[in-house]
Amino acid sequence: MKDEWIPANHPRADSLRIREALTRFHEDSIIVPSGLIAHGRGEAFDYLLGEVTIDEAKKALKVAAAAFLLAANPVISVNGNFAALCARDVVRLASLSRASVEINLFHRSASRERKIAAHMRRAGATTVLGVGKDASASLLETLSNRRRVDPRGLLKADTVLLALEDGDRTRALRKMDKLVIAVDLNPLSRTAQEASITIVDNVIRVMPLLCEEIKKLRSTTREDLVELLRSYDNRTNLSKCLDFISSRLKKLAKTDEVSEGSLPEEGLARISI
Ligand code: PTJ
Repeated sequence: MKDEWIPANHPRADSLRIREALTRFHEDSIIVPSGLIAHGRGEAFDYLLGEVTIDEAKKALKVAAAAFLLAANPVISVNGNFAALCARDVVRLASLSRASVEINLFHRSASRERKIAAHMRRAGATTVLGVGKDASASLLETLSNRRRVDPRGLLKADTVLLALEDGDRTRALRKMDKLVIAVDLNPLSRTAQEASITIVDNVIRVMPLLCEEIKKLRSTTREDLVELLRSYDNRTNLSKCLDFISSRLKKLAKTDEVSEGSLPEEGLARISI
């Protein structure tokens, strides 16, 4: 194993192992160089949150689960980083919610699409949309090859889950009247700001929680699920995330108690290293 050099008692061992795994995914071209940069950006925001799922994220997660249960055509949009970090949980969520899985890349190439699709199949996916000529439809107002989507998936989707996504495509999906659930550690990113429901949390922590929440809400009536969505305001939730970060930093600055959390072991075990 390439990460044998990481001492088990290193305070950031989990984080170092994830980096090593992502480096290997980069060597296999599943992740692009800017995907590694995106990961670093995410790590910085995760520090600010204390590397835990905050109450605002739990609230958004519950509303996202309700949206999945109400959806007629849910789609999980998978890019290189999402596939590398969460392939097995994407497959689990797809099966729990009868969602399609579509590869949708910012840095699109036929060979990357095939590699990511193969990675998803190894994780248990039976059908992977959006590969090669299957992505024959277009998203409105999105540039060149970044606009291509599968007519069976993202084009006809009413609800889309995405993570580590670019703001333009999030906006294009919203303009096409889709309910967009975004997982993004940065509450200020354009994707976080444009989405219908933003879960400000690490996608590694979010995916197992989202699966559990869907299971919990399964017996809830349609009316109650609709009410959950109706009473949710993404702008308010994002403001509360910023409030959380700012209060946490103020508290840490006063007490000098800079604590470092860690990613849960079980989340880590899910990454197909
Ligand atoms: O695989 P491709 O070709 O589709 O490319 C994907 C990348 C990630 C390169 C592309 O979408 C990109 O450049 O993303 P950005 O614009 O860097 O946005 C990534 C966002 O995800 C940032 O706001 C990060 O803070 C956030 N982020 C990073 N890691 C995580 C995360 N959010 C949730 N969980 C994470 N683990």
